[in-house]
Amino acid sequence: MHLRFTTAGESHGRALVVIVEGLPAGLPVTAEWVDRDLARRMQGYGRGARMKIEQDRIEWLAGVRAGETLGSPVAMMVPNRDWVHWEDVMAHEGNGELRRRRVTRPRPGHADLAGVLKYDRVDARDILERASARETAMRVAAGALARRLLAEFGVEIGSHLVSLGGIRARVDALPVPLNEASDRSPVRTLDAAAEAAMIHAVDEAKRAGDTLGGEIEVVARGVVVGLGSHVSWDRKLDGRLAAQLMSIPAVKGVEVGLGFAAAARPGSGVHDPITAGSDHPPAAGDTRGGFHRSSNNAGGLEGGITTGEPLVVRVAMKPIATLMSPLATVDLASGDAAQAASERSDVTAVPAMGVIAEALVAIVLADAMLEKFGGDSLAEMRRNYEAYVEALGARWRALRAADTSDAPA
Ligand code: EPS
Repeated sequence: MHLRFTTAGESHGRALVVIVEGLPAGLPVTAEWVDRDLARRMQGYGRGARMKIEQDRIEWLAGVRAGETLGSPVAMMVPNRDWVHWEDVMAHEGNGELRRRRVTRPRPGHADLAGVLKYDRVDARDILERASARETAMRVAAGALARRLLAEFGVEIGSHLVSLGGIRARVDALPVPLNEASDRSPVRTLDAAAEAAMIHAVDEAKRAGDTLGGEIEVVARGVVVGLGSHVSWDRKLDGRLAAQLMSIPAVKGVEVGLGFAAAARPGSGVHDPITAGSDHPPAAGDTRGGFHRSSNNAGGLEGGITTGEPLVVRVAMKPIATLMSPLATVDLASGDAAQAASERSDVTAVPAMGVIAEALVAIVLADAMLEKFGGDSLAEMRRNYEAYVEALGARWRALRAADTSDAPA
């Protein structure tokens, strides 16, 4: 792995932190750039009261000087504004309030029960504080730096919501840039008619004390052909994307391109015919090496390698496990049947999940870019990248020459 990150922080602890390792030196970064994505993650119809308390903004801790990365690990922190209400319960030392707010009724669908058993805890709060999706704020912060690196190479990543609570959006063509359109919708969908039905469904679920899941689609444009590799399982880019995306809390499925729908079609209805581009040889800077596709069912990946077509992944999220009309559980303190704990929570966080998924796609793509183009500095990475893209044009000519001179008898 060339771009690594790790987060720390409990949902109601003092702060969240992330350390990002592997960025080249000389990448221009601002807190404003990172905060923009943090703010996008806090949006979305169906979020709970917590999002009104927090104002996620990063503080630089290390790795950045005079607005540029140094090549050293970058550390960022987001203080939890809600901490002031939890200082006693979440105190690092002493146990004054600890037992008073003990959580003993594990929520079905949450990490509560398995976590308490595995980690030898008596209070499910010891589990739920870290299992909370609050932690994803720092993945988005890390992703914003990855996205900043990718922007230097013309990669643009956006997302939109494709279903919520079983209501599907109908979208013919995706606008570019995608987020300018999707961020205007309170549920981040491009289908205005579906949007109204989705908002209604969220209101109904809230009234019923229930929660809703859904799906989002992430699209990355401008990705150069040749990231990832077919040669070994752990270098295949689709596997690397799926691993990251499946690690988002409550995510239960990931599709690339046509995804599951491809399984029901014949090959002729799935694979994307190859055409030569209109420029012979390809124009300077053509990141697809002069070859085009008349469709993109593969979602920009073949054999675990990017094709140069837009990268398209869809991510499915189950409904949030905290129900205001709770399900049956067992009270850990008494062993008796009980109703699951119901803390303040969201009705749905699918729109926010799209922003998190964008961040993780950015991290995987930036990692693959660093793997292929290396470089201790941004300037070195750019030289390597430009040499590769230039060589793609030369390959186009060389392949054609080989075709006429070396054909077997
Ligand atoms: C969450 C419960 C809610 C969400 C939270 C995830 O928080 P609280 O328990 O403080 O009401 O708002 O999401 C975030 C705080 C966030 O930043 O996304 C949970 O239980 O997972």
